Amino acid sequence: MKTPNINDLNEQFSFITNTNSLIFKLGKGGIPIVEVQNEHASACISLQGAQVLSWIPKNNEEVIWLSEDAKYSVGQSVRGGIPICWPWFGAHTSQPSLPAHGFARKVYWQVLEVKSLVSGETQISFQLVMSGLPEQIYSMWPHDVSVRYTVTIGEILNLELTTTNHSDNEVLITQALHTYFNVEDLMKTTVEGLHGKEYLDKPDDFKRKHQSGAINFNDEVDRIYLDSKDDIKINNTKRTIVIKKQGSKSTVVWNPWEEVANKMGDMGSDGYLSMLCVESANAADDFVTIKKNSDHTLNVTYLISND
Ligand code: TA6
Repeated sequence: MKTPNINDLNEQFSFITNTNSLIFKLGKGGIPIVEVQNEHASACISLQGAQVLSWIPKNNEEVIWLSEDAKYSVGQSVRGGIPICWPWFGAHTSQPSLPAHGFARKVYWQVLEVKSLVSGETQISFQLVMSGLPEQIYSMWPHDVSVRYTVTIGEILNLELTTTNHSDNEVLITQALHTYFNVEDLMKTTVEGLHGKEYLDKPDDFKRKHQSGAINFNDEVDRIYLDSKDDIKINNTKRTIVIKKQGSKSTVVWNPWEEVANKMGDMGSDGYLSMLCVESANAADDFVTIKKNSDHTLNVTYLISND
C-alpha cells in the first residue's frame, strides 16, 4: 500500500500554538505517525491501523502499553497500543487462513479531519473505505462498507468507531478496540464490572463459564465476556482506569502470562507483567448486524482516577 506522504498531511492538517500542536512524522519502520499535544494530554497515533500508541493525560503516567520489543513494519500490527480488530474479531469463523482480528489494523487509514475543540481537546478522524483498499484485502471481505474512527484526546480519551453499510444487503461484523493498558503490577491489579457475566474461556477450548467477583491475574487469562455493557474498572496499585462504552456488548480480557508471552517473541522481557488488555468488543455470539444503508457505532471512553 502507498505510504501516506507526511509533507502533504502536515500542509493540510498540522498546527502549532503555545499550548496545542499536531504534527505528522515518520515513525519507526518508516511508518507515519501523528503526535498530538494539548493542555490536557499528549498522544501518538500510527496511521497504519489508526493505532493509538500513546496517551498520557496531564500529571499522569502513560496509560497505553507498548512492548519494548514491538516490531514496526508495513502490514504488521504493532504489539501494544490500541489495535482495531475489524471486520472480525479473533479467527475468521469460516476461513481460518485469513488474518486473525481482520485487516483494519494492518492497513493505512486516511486522515479525514482534524479539530481543536473549544474544550482544549484535539480530535482527529480517520477513514477506511473498503472499495479503496488493495484487491487482495478487499477480496477478503468484499462489502460496500466504510469505517470512520474518531479519536478525541484530552483528560479523557474518547474513541468512536462507526461502520456504515452502503450496500443493499445487511452485513455482519465482529470487532474490538484491543487496548493494551499499562499496569504497574499485574498481580496487584483487578478488573471489576464483570461479576455475574458468562464468558468464553479460550485457553479451555472456549468453554462457557461464569464470573464471580473481580478478576485477578496469576495465570493466562483470555476470555470473551458476553452481554457485558457496564462500566469496567481496572484497579491498579496507583490508579484506576475507568472504561465506559456504548455499542459494545462484549468485553475481552487478556493477559498471555509467561509461557504464551515467551512464544510470541515481541512481548519484551517480562512485558506480560506490566500489561493488560481489556477490550471493548462485539465478539462471538455478540456479532453486530448492520442493515442496508445504516450504521453502527462503538464508542469508548477511558478516564483515570487517582483516588
Ligand atoms: O483479544 C485476545 C486475543 O484474541 C488473544 O487470544 C491473543 O491471541 C491476542 O488477542 C493477540 O492477538 P494477536 O493476533 O495480536 O497476536
